[in-house]
Amino acid sequence: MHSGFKRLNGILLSTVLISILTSAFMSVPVTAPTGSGYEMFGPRVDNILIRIFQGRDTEFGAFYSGDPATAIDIIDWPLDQGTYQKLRAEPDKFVTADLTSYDMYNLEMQCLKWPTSDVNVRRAIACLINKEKFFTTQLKSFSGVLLDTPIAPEWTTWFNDNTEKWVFNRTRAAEILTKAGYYDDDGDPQREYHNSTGRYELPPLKFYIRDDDPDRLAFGQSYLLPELLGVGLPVESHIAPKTTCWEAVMKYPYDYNLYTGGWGPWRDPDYLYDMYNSKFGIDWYNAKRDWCNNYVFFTNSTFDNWSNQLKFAATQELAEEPCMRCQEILMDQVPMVPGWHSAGALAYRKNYMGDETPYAGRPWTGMVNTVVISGMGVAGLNGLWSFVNAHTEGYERGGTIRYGFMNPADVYNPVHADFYWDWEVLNKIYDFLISSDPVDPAGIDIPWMAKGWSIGTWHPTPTTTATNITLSLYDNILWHDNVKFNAQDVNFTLYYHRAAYSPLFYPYVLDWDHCVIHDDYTVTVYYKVQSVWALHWLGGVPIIPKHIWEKIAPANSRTGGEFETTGKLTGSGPFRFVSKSPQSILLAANPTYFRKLIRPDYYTTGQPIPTQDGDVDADDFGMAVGHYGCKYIAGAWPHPVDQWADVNKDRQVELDDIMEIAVRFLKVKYYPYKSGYPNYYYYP
Ligand SMILES: [Ca+2]
Ligand SMILES: [Ca+2]
Ligand SMILES: [Ca+2]
Repeated sequence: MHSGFKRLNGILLSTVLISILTSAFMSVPVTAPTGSGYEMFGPRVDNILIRIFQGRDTEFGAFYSGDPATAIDIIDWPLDQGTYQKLRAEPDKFVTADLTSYDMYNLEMQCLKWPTSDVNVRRAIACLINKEKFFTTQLKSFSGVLLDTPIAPEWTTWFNDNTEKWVFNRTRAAEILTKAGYYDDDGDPQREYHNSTGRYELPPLKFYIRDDDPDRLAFGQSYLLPELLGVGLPVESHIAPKTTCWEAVMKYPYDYNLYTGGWGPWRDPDYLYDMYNSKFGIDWYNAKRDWCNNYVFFTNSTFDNWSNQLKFAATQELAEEPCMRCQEILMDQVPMVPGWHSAGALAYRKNYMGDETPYAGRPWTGMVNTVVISGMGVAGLNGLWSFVNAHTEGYERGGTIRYGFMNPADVYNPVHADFYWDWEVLNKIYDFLISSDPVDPAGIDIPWMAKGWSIGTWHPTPTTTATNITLSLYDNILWHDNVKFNAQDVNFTLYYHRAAYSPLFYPYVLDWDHCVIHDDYTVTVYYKVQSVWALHWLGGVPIIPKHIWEKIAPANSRTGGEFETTGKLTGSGPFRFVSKSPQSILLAANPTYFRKLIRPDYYTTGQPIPTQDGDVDADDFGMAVGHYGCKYIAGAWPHPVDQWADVNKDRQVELDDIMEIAVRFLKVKYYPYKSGYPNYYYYP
């Protein structure tokens, strides 16, 4: 029953009865709503303090030592085998969990710049990587799985096991080079090139090797570089930090030959199109545009055709053969040599590492080992769900989680950020329409900013069929500046990422056609093409606020974005940007997050506490009013009901609790509450 007047009259009554009734009630534990071991609401911590270290080993050293000056609770990077063994030996201090991430570390070869423009040179180099030795010696058969193609071998639906494997073979490398005209004719150890027009000295291969990750450093410096020199290829090596490498490798004129790349993680195999279709390479080069995905400039019309069929497949079944063909062509033409994907384990500190009372030393709970990613998420313990769910045992909310980064974030811009650490900041500030159950191996899509969707088709022309997706959006989402999110922001986001040539999201929005906005919270998104992947394109784009970005010309959006001009980042996500320095980045829980922790249905007159009757009503309201001002002090509440009347779990019964009840009071759209929580904290 939801009879307003009757319940309103009840408020006065219940406030009088409170002090009499509460002392008789015992607290009954309530199970938090979960998907499969995670909650769809939060955040529970007050802050994320990101600590930036110089490289992986420095970070892991700080994580292991626990020095208060550099203490971190959770790390950003898969463990090396040595650290893993040390952590496993101290189970009272560390918690580890297995990781499988469909990402890729590879050797990238620029296909426009001689001599790597010659497929023979690329094939010879592909024979010079001793992957087996790298796997056993560097990865210690633990922290990675070797790749034969860009698709992980465990990803059995999509992996093609019948491509050229490029087994380590110095003799074959030398033969390929000699046969193609690259041989030494003057007795110095280096090869010269010969063809019908003459004899040419080889320019040194410009080889950029990332020094921040010991595995990538070893891959380039210890395993490949000596082999290149040994086979008689001149090399100009640049062992350098990521920003130096990016300047050379990912910006026009893309003046490099070789680079130790890293990509992913991915959820769907259509990234083969996003990365190697010529649309994202040579077209960008000709336009002198920086930051293209296909910066190896693989340009192959047969590949383009198969990757189109992969990207624009109406069903997963129809995508399978194209995916196999794409891998076959890539491994024949070798614009890059796949190395390994992340595996092994990640870890967090068992107990809270900060010195803040009352959290210091208490065990962390709520960490989620993400298996299925969505949006700009990552797999493993440091997936977004951990930061939203984590809290210390005995305290539903509060505290600061300290997150170690082995590199700084560089680009504070949701349109142009392209890299791991950038998104490990931004994915907590900006939010996504659709998420996925992080632990269900079936990879179930779940509601996030969109509470529901339906996928259909339409006819852009009389002879073509394309995908459309109708979304119904939550109407209780605020941007961080308190402006209400609505369907216009969805339409604007799709337009803007395309107009601004967002390096990361351009492939997701390139084939967007238009939106029809039915009302503030219902929108149909029309694509030019039909694709089984379209829902994840839409769900994977970070939604940006129209009222901020419409003032910024898309062409200026990299250097003149919101942060670059104002120092702010207005998202709608679970955390707000506070500040950054060279050593740290501070994010704070978003107090108006639409999925923040509240449990407003907790009391029914005459029943034990808590009693969730599925409704936020006068009983709940009256009890919060009646206990206004009660606080949790020295480990205790004045009355047993106080912990429930504290709806937002900040350990005091105050105006915010009253307001959380008031805005939901008898609102039919939130019925039924489940275990006291709003129904949108669940999915069916
Ligand atoms: Ca020579
Ligand atoms: Ca109730
Ligand atoms: Ca409260």
